[in-house]
Amino acid sequence: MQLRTSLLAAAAMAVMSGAVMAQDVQVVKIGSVAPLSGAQAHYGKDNENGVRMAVDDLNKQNIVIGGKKIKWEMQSEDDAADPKQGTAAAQKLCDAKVNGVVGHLNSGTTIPASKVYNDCGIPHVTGAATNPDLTKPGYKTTYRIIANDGSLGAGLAYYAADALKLKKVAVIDDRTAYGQGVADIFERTAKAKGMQVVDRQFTTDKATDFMAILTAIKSKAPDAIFFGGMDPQAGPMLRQMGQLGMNNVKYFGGDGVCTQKLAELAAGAKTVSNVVCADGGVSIQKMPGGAAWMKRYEAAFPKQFQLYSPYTYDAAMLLADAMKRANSVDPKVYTPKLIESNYKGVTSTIQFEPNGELKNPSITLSVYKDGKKTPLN
Ligand code: ABU
Repeated sequence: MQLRTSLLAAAAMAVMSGAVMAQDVQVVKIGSVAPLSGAQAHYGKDNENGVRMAVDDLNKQNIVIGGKKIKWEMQSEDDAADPKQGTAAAQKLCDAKVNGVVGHLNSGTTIPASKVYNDCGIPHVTGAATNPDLTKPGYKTTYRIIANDGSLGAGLAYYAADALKLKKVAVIDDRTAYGQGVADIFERTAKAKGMQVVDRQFTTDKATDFMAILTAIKSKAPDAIFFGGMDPQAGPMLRQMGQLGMNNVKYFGGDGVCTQKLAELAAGAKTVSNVVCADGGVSIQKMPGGAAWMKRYEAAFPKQFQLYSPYTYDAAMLLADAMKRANSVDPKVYTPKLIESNYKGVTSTIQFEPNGELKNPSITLSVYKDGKKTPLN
């Protein structure tokens, strides 16, 4: 009889401790926003993969915050690279009360979305949007962990003038916040370096036919074209430059053109070997732990790597790090910890300027050798 009572008591204890354990698990949702549809979906999928990988890694760490075991989840939203859909996605994540957001990818979506996040008090970290205007409002909820277009556009102009000794450049942009902004910075710096800007042309982030603007530029005989825009335009543009016999014209672009997919989108055009592009960090090979990280990424998401996933991985990890240091997953409590970050990520040791910009950003220039992106530095 006594044995039966003890067994019953032990069973009751087990049920009770199970109930306590279940109560002690807290779900933390990390929002991920990027274009998952349309011509830029390959960048967006890569960004989402980085967040998913971080969430999977966090779940393996059995993290306890505020006395509760954390179950990490990703809520992924598609903003289609469209500013209106960007603010709608941001509002959806606010309404879902996610604990933090990684995104967005495009400056044109991230800048208006940053106000939405500020208004609802949820921090967001972008590892891709590079327009310097993003941090100008001084929102305490906005962070960038990549170099901005001030570094990218100017760095390329310096390289064109100082290393390649180019004299005449033409500039094209896609009229987006990113494309226009980085092209303006390149143009301003090129002029300051004594280069002649012989033409400025515009297109859109939907266009694929550039024959008219390239023909106009060809008549001005530039040494190089700078394109402010993304690879769905840069690829066909390079192909059409080949068709117009512009085979000796260098082609500069910021991180938006600096993808693995560029050569494929140019359909094997020889002009790809004229590309010099800049992205806002060190190359994967030089990132602390970059090679090992890339091996794991490739195993999880074969052939999907483009550009920003190491940054979106770090962005998610950075949010988790701030929550751990605050011992709270409440955005009101942990957001002030973000500005104090000193996080050793895959991409770099992440610290912030008071406005949420990355401290000591690097840029890497790359060319394409046999169609493969190859860092110069
Ligand atoms: N940084 C280039 C692509 C994203 C953007 O800033 O629009």
